[in-house]
Amino acid sequence: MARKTFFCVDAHTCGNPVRVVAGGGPFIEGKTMSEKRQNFMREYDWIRRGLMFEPRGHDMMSGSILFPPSDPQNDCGILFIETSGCLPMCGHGTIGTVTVAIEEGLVTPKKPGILRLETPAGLVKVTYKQEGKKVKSVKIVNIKSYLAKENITVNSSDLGDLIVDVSYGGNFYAIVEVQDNFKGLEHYQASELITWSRELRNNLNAEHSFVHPEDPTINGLSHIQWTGSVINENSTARNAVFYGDKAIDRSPCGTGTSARMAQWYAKGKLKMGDEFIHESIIGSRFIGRIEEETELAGIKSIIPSIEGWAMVTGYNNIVIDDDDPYAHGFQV
Ligand code: PYC
Repeated sequence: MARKTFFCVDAHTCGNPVRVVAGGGPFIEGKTMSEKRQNFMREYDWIRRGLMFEPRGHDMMSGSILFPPSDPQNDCGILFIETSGCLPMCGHGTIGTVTVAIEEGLVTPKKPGILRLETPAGLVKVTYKQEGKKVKSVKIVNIKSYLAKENITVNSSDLGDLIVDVSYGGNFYAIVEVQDNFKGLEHYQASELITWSRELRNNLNAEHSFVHPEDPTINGLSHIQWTGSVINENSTARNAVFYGDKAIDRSPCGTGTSARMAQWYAKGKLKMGDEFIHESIIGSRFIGRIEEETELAGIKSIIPSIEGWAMVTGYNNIVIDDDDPYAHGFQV
């Protein structure tokens, strides 16, 4: 019998779960986090499945595993694990992981209040504010983000034809704005958004190709971002981001917010210095900003930042036992 135990610190970022594997994670070959991600997906995906899916996790479960940095001037490497797979970058995951890592002493920052994190999508610089032992807020300066495709028509069997933009903020997002065939996320049930998202994602991936211009291991459209009216009048925008097979992000989604800011920037609706307050399906908020105007392989891009908060919810020694028929999780 083989029994493996993982010590996890559970948290949530603005409502969305983050399970940080603090002990029991594997040693993975690879010079960069991108190489480690490929290796993990080939050799250790059972760990992700076991920790994310039922009966140990649930449809929205998301988390991370920490690694020593490959460049000694950085503080650590992060691998994102989720029901959807291993994302190149995850914003709510980074905010939660930083909160856990600092509050629980898993990482000793080289400079107080600052962390340099190696993610599969690239280097992410983080600043955080602490009061006593508690981390009160985390600001991520994300990777280069850009509008990838504009005005694509995609068919939904329930809604009809929809016009969407696809934007990259660490993952590729199809952004569905309010239009004739879509009244805004507040007019529908979450279960309807989930059903429609699966079909849209399949159709978009079947008809188009989405590949990062500098890293072909980042490819495929993984998320659908539904938009709608804000709840708080001082918010800029609201979203409901679909991921995995059944999940709607409870946070405003860090990479989704980055993608939306890149889309607005490309369309002249957001400029350097503007604050972009993004609301989630439950009304929790991230503050976004454009930190830098730049280019990525000749494409006009931005470096966005996202600021949010997270709370630790528990300590969890999770066992994956080979004798368990559901050792590697299931989905219904
Ligand atoms: O915050 O970037 C994010 C994210 C991706 C999927 C769920 N959350």
